[in-house]
Amino acid sequence: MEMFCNQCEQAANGTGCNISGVCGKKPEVAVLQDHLLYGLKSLALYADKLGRNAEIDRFTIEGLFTTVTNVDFDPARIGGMIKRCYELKEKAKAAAGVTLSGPVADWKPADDLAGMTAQGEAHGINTQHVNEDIRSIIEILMYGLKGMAAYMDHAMILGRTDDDVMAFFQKALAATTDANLGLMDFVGLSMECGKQNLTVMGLLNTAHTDAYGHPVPTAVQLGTKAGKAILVTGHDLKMLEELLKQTEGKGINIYTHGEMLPAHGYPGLKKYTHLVGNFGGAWQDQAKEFVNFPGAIIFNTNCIQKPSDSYKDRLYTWGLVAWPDVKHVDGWDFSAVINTALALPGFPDNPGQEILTGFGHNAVLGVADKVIAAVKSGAIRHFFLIGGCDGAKSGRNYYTEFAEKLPQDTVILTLACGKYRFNKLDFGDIGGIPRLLDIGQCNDAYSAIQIAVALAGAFECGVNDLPLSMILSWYEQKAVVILLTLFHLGIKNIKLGPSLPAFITPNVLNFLVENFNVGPITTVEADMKAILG
Ligand code: FSO
Ligand code: SF4
Repeated sequence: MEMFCNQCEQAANGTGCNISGVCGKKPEVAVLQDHLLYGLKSLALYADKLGRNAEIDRFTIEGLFTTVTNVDFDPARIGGMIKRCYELKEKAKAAAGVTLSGPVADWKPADDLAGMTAQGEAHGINTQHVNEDIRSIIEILMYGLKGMAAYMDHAMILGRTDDDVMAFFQKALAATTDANLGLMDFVGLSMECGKQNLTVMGLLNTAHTDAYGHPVPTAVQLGTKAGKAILVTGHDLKMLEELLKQTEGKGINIYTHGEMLPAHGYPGLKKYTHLVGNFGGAWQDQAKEFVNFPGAIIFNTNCIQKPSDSYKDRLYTWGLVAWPDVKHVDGWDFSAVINTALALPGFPDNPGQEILTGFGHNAVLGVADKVIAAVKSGAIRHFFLIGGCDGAKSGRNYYTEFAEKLPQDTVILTLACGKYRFNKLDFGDIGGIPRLLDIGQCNDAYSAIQIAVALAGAFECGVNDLPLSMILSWYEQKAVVILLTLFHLGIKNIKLGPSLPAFITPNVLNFLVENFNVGPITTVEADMKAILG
């Protein structure tokens, strides 16, 4: 079976995965995901005409997030979503009272998985447009929509939505099927996607802080505490909260993993005394680390990898994450996970290092006077936002080395899982301001933007004129939409690595360089010298 996927930084040979995904995605899953995306476009043609419908909008978000890298590897679940997509399309068609014509509008999936898979082979990304530059921009837009859907999903779980954003999702999905649109139309839609994502990330930020308070600087234990144990990995705070409630008083300690680390900074979560620490590093180390976790493990979002037999029986997925043969928790009852943890040995007491998190915009701007004075006195020469995703490539050592080699009069702001490249190092402080400030998850990019905008206001300049450089690492489609948001805000001179996306053609890259001066990382020495002189 033919597959082609180039949506993430791991794309095989820097061009795309065509035999099997480097992420573990099998051809069957890849073509079913292509099929689901085609169905979502068909649904969008009618949803765009219908206007807001909560059920359809919710499904669109879940469908898009399902196709993000390292989320859903289960053919049966994706097949179920394709069927549901068709039912909703028929419902939207009837409710909108219009009948559109053409292959996308007429889409009807086969009844069985084998048929749906065969149909999916005709809907690969290379069929999106004959012109490779337009195809490249359509891919940017599609990955932007997928990334934005991930953030919207978290916001929706906390009861938030936005009509204008949802109208944009449907409009943009429908637009990708319109043969009359040209390159600049899709450039415009991609920039609009960046703008809409700023709204979504603001929505999510408010949802988090309304539910759990503003993060406060918090020391997180990397050692272990005696007792039964559950490890929570992914990004979803509401799922963690529910698990904390259901495990209270049961002798089970909860540990965060990967992107869940910043959860420790929220007053509404840190109040649970059995949220005891963080275990392990970034997502790509899960296989070797989970083997050593003597409790239950649960994923609430990406990035899941093929589980080894040594921990598969104590592994659970929740929400949109799925792996064939791994137990899935539907809804909010975590008793199966709890019972698994109770039957396992758990940890002895073994205190370890502590690291800091919880420097969201509220905490950083709370000491803005001190920060501004330190910049004015020359005690702080430059800020570096070293953030984004981690991954398996050896070239990612660049980020560790970059952080290590920075002069003592610089401050590092960080977010997302790329921080694990350096967050256990001791960077010291500048007049009481820690040199490493962990803003949070990739989901908290909004907070980083708020900090930059506030600093620009204080210094009466634009964000591009601040002594601030962005050294970003990308992996999957959430990083794509954050980049689109930064472009929408007019932020220039971003350094991006470890490699540029395979879906960007030379012409599209030229466009991005000319307009935003975005460039690939080179060597630590050269990049640092170019910034600091
Ligand atoms: Fe990382 Fe994975 Fe958070 Fe991504 S855990 S790579 S961009 O899902 O979302 O930073
Ligand atoms: Fe390859 Fe990434 Fe696509 Fe997986 S998501 S198949 S690793 S390009």
